Parts: sequence; C-alpha cells; structure tokens
Amino acid sequence: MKINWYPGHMFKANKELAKLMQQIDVVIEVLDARMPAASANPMLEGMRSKHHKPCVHVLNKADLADPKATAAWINYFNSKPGSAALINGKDQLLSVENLLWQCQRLVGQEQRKYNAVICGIPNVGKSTLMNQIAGRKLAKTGNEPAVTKAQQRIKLNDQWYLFDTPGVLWPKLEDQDAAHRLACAGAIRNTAIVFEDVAFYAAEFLLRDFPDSLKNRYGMDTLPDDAEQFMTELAGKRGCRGRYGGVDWHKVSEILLHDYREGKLGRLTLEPAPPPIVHKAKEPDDSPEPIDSPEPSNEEESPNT
Ligand SMILES: Nc1nc2c(ncn2[C@@H]2O[C@H](COP(=O)(O)OP(=O)(O)OP(=O)(O)O)[C@@H](O)[C@H]2O)c(=O)[nH]1
Ligand SMILES: [Mg+2]
Repeated sequence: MKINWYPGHMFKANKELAKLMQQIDVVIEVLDARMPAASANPMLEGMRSKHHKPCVHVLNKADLADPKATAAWINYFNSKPGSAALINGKDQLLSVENLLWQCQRLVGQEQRKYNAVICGIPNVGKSTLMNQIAGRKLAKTGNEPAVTKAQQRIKLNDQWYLFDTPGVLWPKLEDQDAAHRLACAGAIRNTAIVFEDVAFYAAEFLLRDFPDSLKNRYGMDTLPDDAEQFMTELAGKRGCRGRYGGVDWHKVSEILLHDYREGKLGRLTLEPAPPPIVHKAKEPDDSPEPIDSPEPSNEEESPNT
C-alpha cells in the first residue's frame, strides 16, 4: 500500500510555518540521524530558500545511528552554503551554547534580537530538543507523531527567541522507499500505514544490509533468504501465533519495528552521506584591463553621488 500522511492539521501547520518564516533568522531543522535524506522535508527547504534563511541541521537520535555515518553526514551538511550541522542524541546532548554559536555565526554579528525556529518531520525529537535547550520541560513530548499541535515561542536569552513547531510532512510522498523508512522510524501515524508492509520492508533491508544485527538479536545462526521466511521464523521464536495456529503477522511485525525503533538491533544508519560539496577556489583574475576603464581614483565618492 502507498504511504501518504497529510491530514488537515499538517496542512494548517505548514501554512503557519510559511507565515512564521518571514520573521525567522535561522531555521533549525531536526533530522533523524538514521535517515537524514528521507527525514529532510522538501517543503521546508523551499520555504527556507524562498526567504534566504540559513539552517542548522541537527542530526537527532544519533544514539540510534552509526557514529561513522553520522560524522560523514555532518561533513556533508557543513559543506553546504548557509548551513551548519550538529549532532544530538541521548548519549551526546548538544549544548545551547554551541547551538547559539552556530546560529550567530550564520546570521552575522549584528546586535539585535533574533528568532530561530525548530522544525522537521513528526516524532523526530523537536520538542525534546527545545526542552533540552531551555533546560526545563516546556513542551509536551511523546513517542508518537503529531504530539505538538501549535507553535510555541520561548525566550532563551536577551538576544535569542526560539519557536517549537508541529511536525510536518508534505502532500505527496513521491519516494515510497523513503516513505517506508520514515514509517520504520515512527514518523507516520500507525493508522496511515499497514504495519505488516512496513515490517516486511524493514526485514528486507535488515536481511540485505545488517544480517549480523538480526543474527545477534534473534539468536539465528543462519538467516533465511527472504523477508517472509524470516518473519515466519521470528514469529516461531517469539510465539506469535494466530487463532488457527498460523503466524500472527501483526504481532511479529510489532516486535521487529519496535526493536528497530528502540535501537535494539544496533546503531543502524539506512542512508549513506553524499560526499561533501567541493567549493571551487576563485580563479585569480588575470584578464586584461578593459581598454576604456576609468582611471582608478583614491578620491572617496560623495555620499550624494
Ligand atoms: N533515542 C532517542 N530518542 C529521542 C531523542 N530525542 C527525542 N527522542 C524521543 O523521540 C520521541 C519524540 O519526541 P518529541 O520531542 O515529542 O518529537 P517531536 O518532533 O516534537 O514530535 P511531534 O511534536 O509529534 O512532531 C520521544 O519518545 C522522545 O523521547 C534522541 O536523541 N534519542
Ligand atoms: Mg513536538
């Protein structure tokens, strides 16, 4: 089944975010460190570039991602113009000083008041990050998408204000592979997915890319070739039996997705980082002087000219 989740409240939240963007100095986009590409919202990117806002990418839930892969993603984001990247995770909390330093670096050094907005897909950890930065529990958090319903603004210091916003997706999830990764991470409400489909997708990539994680977690010496056989074997091991002795697909799917979401299968990053963007050094200007160029003058221009 195709995955798409764009309910009315998200449409409204996107409209409010687009309006807020005009008064924002820096965007803090929270990404899932296990899937920084799938969790990057193209609508946010559009809003940012329309208003020329710099962005700090926070690779969140880094405690669940492969540290080497996260470092590669940080290099990539740091190489993008008008962009910075920071790691955050349960085992590696980013500091408010570091975050504000990066924000300040991106906006320049003028002395005035600044607004930053925390945004990103649902359930990625935006409100948890805001509470962490504020040093107290101001926003409601929870392990399900769409917990935050409205924007909330807090004062961090005399200069910086910070907005928390509801998680937003976009109207059409064109890349269904990426949509399935988002569903695996828990960014899409359970009622908008077929749990078994998503678990089968997870079983497929785990069998292909992380077979040792499956063997270790489920005590399997060898793995079957395909997802259905694997799920059947796992169901047998975990006692997931249906009414008539068949497999309880929902229960076994829940076990696999829960284990992936909680990091019980290890720190698994599903997307490799692109190479950092190489900025071409400016060529020395050795072109000849234009023939009719005016003589250089040391005289200051009059303010009235
Ligand atoms: N493992 C891990 N879990 C995290 C981290 N940050 C947040 N979480 C968990 O992720 C879940 C979602 O956190 P929230 O802060 O409510 O996420 P949100 O992005 O504000 O979600 P919405 O408001 O629904 O869009 C909660 O169960 C958090 O405890 C992290 O760095 N590591
Ligand atoms: Mg929230």
